[in-house]
Amino acid sequence: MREMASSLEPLNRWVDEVARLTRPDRIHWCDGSDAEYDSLVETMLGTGDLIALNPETNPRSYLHRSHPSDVARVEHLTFVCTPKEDDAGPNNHWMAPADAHAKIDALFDGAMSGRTMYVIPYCMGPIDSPIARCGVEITDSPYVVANMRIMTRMGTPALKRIEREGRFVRGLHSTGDLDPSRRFIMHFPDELSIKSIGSGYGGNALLGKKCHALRIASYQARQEGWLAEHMLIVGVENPKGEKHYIAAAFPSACGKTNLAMLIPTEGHRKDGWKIWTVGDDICWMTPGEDGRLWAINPEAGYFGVAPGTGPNTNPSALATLSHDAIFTNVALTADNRPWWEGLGEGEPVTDWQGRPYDKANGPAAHPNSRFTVSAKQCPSWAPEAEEARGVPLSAIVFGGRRPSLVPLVFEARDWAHGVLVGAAMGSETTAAATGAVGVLRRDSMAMKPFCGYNFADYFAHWLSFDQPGAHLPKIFHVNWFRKDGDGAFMWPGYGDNLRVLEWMIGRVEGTVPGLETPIGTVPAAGELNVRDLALRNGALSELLNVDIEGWRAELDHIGEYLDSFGERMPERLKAERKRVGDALVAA
Ligand code: GTP
Ligand code: SPV
Ligand code: MN
Repeated sequence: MREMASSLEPLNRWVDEVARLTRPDRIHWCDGSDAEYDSLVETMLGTGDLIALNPETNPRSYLHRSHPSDVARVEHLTFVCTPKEDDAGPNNHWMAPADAHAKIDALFDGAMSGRTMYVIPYCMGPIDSPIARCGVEITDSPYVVANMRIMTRMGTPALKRIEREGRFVRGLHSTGDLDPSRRFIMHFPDELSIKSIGSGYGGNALLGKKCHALRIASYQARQEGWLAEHMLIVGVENPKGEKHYIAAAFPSACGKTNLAMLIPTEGHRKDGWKIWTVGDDICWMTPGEDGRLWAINPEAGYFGVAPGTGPNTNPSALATLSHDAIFTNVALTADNRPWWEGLGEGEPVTDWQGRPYDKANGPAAHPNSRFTVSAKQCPSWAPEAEEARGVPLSAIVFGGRRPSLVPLVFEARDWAHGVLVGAAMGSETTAAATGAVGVLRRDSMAMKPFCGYNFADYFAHWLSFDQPGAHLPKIFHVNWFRKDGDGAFMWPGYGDNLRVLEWMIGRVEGTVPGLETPIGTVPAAGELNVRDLALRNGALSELLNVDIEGWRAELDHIGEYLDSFGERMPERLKAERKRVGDALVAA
């Protein structure tokens, strides 16, 4: 069956081609309407793809249980298929484009027979923003359609923009048979196309998100002079009513959503501090005519980590989730409410796989269980998120899970040093990707799984923003995850992280001198606002201490890491590493 829904011939031809290959029973062009969403939900309630939650406590909210082997991103099955292997770099898995197409097209052959093929036009970013980019995802998963409706500007307005511009990213997705041996996520940045099969999980299947807005977009951004980053964007309003926008890159499941929705401590609240959430996962940044970096959140919703989201950690997220949310792989209470570890109330009776809860089977909710919800439902949602030109950045923050060595906060001395700090980022792995959890690895700019090209070229691209006339944000590094001898977190984190943001803003405004060290500037004694903060004796000085011996070893590791990229690594970055290394030797 064929339905012509577009005035753009290349789009119609592509949809036709895909239909010939995948042989769906029906084709549905998504308009993004409420009626369409409601009817998809109805269908999925019928097939069991969705389970209705308690309508009194969670109106219009649903649970989806994925296949137990399909719960996270699969980095070993994710490929960047540039014509030359070196252009993908050692940070990516690579396959020659022709081989990749042949391999994955064979899996798409007939993959949609018996199914409906959905054509989803979407826009990443405010629909009238010159910075926004469009794509079309074709999928056979109604769950993907429902999630794309929450996560992107999806439907008729996006299709109109695509018809006008004629240019769009092509994303083809099928859940296939969910057999991990027939699962691949392939990117063809030169062709502006993505092919993904065998997984229904967010990062693998909602192609607007990591595949388009990070892997393809980062590749385009390099060619066009902007940056596509794995960053939250938060607006911090001080008691004078001035707003500073901060973008922060932390690896997957390392605190972006939480920092973006931070609830100020009582002291801060009384003083008049406010937090505005612009984005929680992806940031596109472009230099403006004023030399500043302007940022948009290309997404319209949050696909957030459920475990750890509780009334004391992220009440804003809980409020956001009080209606119209989709939960994936969480547990259920006896009265059919969603439940996860850290929620702080209720008891699980059914685990994420639908079995009666038994703690012998592990956590009730999958450690990477997630929620999907519209950004506008967040109590701290920033109306500026709809601004076509974005918001100007005062600071960029890097950070990761570092149980030792790395101080609570330090500031890079300039842009080039900041690029080194981002490139050198390390973090313990989390449940957001399959594989071992808690293993320290380099995750440059939190983009290891998401940069669509060679990291050496990416670092050079970052360095290239340092130009006469540029008013670049200050760059900081934070670590909320230092542990003491008993394995407990030394820093309370969450709302108390505003204490660190306050110090950064003081640095940006030039009102706080700081203390210079070989690795950067840390808060001098008395500079960090610790009013009403109960820390273990000596914890603060330990959190802010720069361990010279430890950092010498760290700089050696960073040097080995940079060298592993060979000739392409920019000399400027190596020189920056040497400068910091020398300062540590002299210290
Ligand atoms: P992705 O969506 O995977 O990119 O992750 P994210 O960076 O948005 O991570 P998120 O904010 O969802 O946090 C992941 C986990 O880290 C949750 O279990 C949080 O409760 C926990 N977490 C977040 N912020 C802090 C913090 O300041 N301190 C501590 N100890 N844990 C935190
Ligand atoms: C991440 O893993 O960084 C996420 C979730 O934000 S996913 O969209 O699945 O990649
Ligand atoms: Mn992410």
